[in-house]
Amino acid sequence: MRTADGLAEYLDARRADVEATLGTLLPAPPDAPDVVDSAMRYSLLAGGKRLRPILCLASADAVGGERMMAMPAACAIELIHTYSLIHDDLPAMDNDTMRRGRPTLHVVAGEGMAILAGDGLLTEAFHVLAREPVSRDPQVAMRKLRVIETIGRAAGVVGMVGGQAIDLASVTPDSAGRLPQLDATALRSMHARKTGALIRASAVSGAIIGAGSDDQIAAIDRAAGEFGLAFQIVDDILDVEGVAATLGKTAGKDAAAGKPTYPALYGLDASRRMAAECLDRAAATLREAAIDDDRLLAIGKWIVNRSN
Ligand code: GRG
Repeated sequence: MRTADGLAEYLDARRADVEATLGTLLPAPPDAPDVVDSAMRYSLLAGGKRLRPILCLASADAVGGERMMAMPAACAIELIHTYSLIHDDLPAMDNDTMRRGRPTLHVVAGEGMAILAGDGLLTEAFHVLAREPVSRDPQVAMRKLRVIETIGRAAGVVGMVGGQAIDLASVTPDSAGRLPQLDATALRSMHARKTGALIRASAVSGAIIGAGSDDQIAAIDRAAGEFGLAFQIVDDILDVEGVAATLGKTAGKDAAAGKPTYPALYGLDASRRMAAECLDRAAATLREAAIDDDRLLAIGKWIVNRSN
């Protein structure tokens, strides 16, 4: 069994691998115009926690795969995640002025450039996925296609964009000035799409490119679904508790906007209990699939709790 010992060292090492690779995957000037290149890098290289790429690499490790083969997928997901944050922060969406501890991109570069930087990051992510890892092995080509399909589905209307659309609609009054109400089931579905889908795709992509078996991939998918749900519940708790430093964004906004949140629906204590139950289910799922890897579970817990 691989244990969770040395988790902090593992996280630091994987984060350093990701940081060293991220910037190299984007086209550089003069191929990319300076103005959009610097906007993309402002947000991308602003020191996010890199939860999703680390999860992707850890999943490749958990199925005994070659970790560096998963690096392009890990970084492509971070490009997509960064695009989503840039667009989410725009005045037309969440209208936030702080992200990753610094002013949001539209504040420093203007709305138009922020939209284009997001578009650029999303598009370059699929450029990376199609290009790398470079291999003549038809098995690798098949796995790359499966990863493109997985990430495309998670980032698109079935996943993140769809979840964001439901979220936006939930705070947009109809012609009679009424807000659509999300019940607990609808709330869960919105979060499964908006934040859960990309977290799941991160873990699944690592398992696919790491040549995991279908059973291993399915178990990792289910466990990551639990990580994603717990992540969102904790996000809502942090928003209520006003922990802006941990969130890296303005706290208290969701509650102020009247957005449905877990603490609003269930209360803080029950929300904390629900997050813990998600982690218990993830552990059981990995155990049942004989993915005897405490590290993957420890990384799931780290993702949920955002702590080192
Ligand atoms: C604009 C299509 C589109 C989608 C936006 C992800 C998202 C959908 C919106 C972000 C809103 C938000 C703050 C959701 C809560 C969970 C979340 C994604 C937090 C930020 O992720 P972290 O904690 O951030 O991984 P860092 O900066 O560490 O990468």
